[in-house]
Amino acid sequence: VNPPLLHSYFRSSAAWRVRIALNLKGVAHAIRPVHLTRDGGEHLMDEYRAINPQARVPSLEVDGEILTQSPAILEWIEETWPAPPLLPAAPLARAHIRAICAIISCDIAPLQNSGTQKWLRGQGGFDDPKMQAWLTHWIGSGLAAIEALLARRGETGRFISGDAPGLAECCVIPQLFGARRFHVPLEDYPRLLATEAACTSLPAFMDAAPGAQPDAE
Ligand SMILES: N[C@@H](CCC(=O)N[C@@H](CS)C(=O)NCC(=O)O)C(=O)O
Repeated sequence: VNPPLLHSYFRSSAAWRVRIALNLKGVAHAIRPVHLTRDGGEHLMDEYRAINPQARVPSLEVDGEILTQSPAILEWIEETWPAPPLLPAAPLARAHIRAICAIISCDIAPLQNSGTQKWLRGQGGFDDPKMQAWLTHWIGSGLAAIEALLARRGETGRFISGDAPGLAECCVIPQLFGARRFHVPLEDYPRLLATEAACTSLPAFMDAAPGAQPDAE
C-alpha cells in the first residue's frame, strides 16, 4: 500500500476520525485540504465531486482507488494495518465499540453536519434558537446514550476501546469538540470527558486535531 492521500477539512469530525486512526497506526499519509465554506464550498465543485460523488469529506485515495465514508475507511485501515489493533479481539466487545461509533457517525453527526444545518436554515423559520435547540437535543441525547452504555459496562472512562485508544476514541474525541463548538453542555458525561482527557495529550490525537492541520484557521 502506497501512502494514502486524505481529502480533509480541519474542522470536519468525519475527516478527523480518519486522521486519528492513520496516526494511531503510524501510517504515513498526505493531506489535501478541501474547504467546506470558501467560495461556496470546494467540496461542491466538479473537481471534488469527481473524487467523491456525495460531495463530503473525508475521501481517501489509495493505490488508484478512492474510499469514502469514514466508518468504511476506519474499518479498511484496521484490516490493512492490524497493529496496533483499534478494536478488541472478542466479537461481543467489538460489537459494543461499533455501537458507540454508530451512535456518533450514524445518529449524531448527520444531524449536526454543516450541510444539514444549511438546508434547515434554507427552509425558513429555522432561526438561531431553533437551531441551538436542535443541536443540543441531538448531540446531547446521543452522548447521554453513550455515557449510559459505558456506565452499564462499568467503564471507568479511560480508554473505551480497551487498554489503548481505538475506534471508539477516533469517533468520541471529534464529537466532543463538535459538542463544545455548538455549546452543548458536557458535565453530565464524566466517562466521556475522562476518555478525552486520556487522549488529547497523545501525539496521534494532537497531530490530528483541527489546530494542527495545514488548513487550520
Ligand atoms: N457519513 C459520512 C459523513 C461525512 C460528512 O458529512 N462530512 C461533512 C463534514 S464532517 C461534510 O463533508 N459536510 C459538507 C456538506 O454536507 O455539505 C462519513 O462519516 O464520512
